[in-house]
Amino acid sequence: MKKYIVILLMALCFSSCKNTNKEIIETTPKSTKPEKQLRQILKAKNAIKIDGIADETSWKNAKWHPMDQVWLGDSLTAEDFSGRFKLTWDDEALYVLAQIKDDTLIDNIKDPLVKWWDEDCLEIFVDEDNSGGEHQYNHNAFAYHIALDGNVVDMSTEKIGKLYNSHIESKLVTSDNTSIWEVKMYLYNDTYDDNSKPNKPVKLTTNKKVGFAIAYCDNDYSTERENFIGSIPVEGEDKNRGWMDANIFGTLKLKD
Ligand SMILES: [Ca+2]
Ligand SMILES: [Ca+2]
Ligand SMILES: [Ca+2]
Ligand SMILES: [Ca+2]
Repeated sequence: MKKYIVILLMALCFSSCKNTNKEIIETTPKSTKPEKQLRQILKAKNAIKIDGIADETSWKNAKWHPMDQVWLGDSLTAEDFSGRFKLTWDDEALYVLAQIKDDTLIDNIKDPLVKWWDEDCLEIFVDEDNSGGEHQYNHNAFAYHIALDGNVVDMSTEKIGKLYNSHIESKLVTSDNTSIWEVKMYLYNDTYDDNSKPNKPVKLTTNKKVGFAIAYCDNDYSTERENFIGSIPVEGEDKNRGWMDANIFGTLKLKD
């Protein structure tokens, strides 16, 4: 009798352990990213013309979001830097309108692949499937640096800087100390291959979630950027993590 009870207990345990494992597998989400700064982004009703002029109705209807988190450098004055941005999307692309007030614009290094982060540039972080995770030398996510001359640079899988000008169309219009950056950005998923052509951008759909952050590298007078100002708080001592860690990004939800 005792023997049968032991066998019965073992059978019960085996079945319940199996179920527990199954549950764990089924409920483990693909994303390891902590959900934060979830923003609903409205779809553009008309075409966005990339001309640095925000006269489209979609821009008028979109909300401003602040770029006010100092990731690198000392605290800022309003004259030195202030920034804000709007977002919209359509089937083809994500659109960013950034308004940056910067007292001095610096573009001294002529080669776009040399120290591209140390001159004034707009940096847009995007994780097409909102997976989060490491992306330093892979395309799980991108960190596009848009230079004042429009060149777009990110780290490639070869561990060197590479131009990704076909991913982003942008126009910069500056008047006094205020620059308007109008940006059209195609989204590529993590199968993007630096050595194969062509890679196809992803078609965007309602309710899709996209990992996103934006920042500005501000240099006014030195050989290195003096400040790096982002759109999202980053915990811990080292706040300059967006270029390799997609877990710090916020989340956009695409809405009609
Ligand atoms: Ca426009
Ligand atoms: Ca400045
Ligand atoms: Ca990803
Ligand atoms: Ca500057």
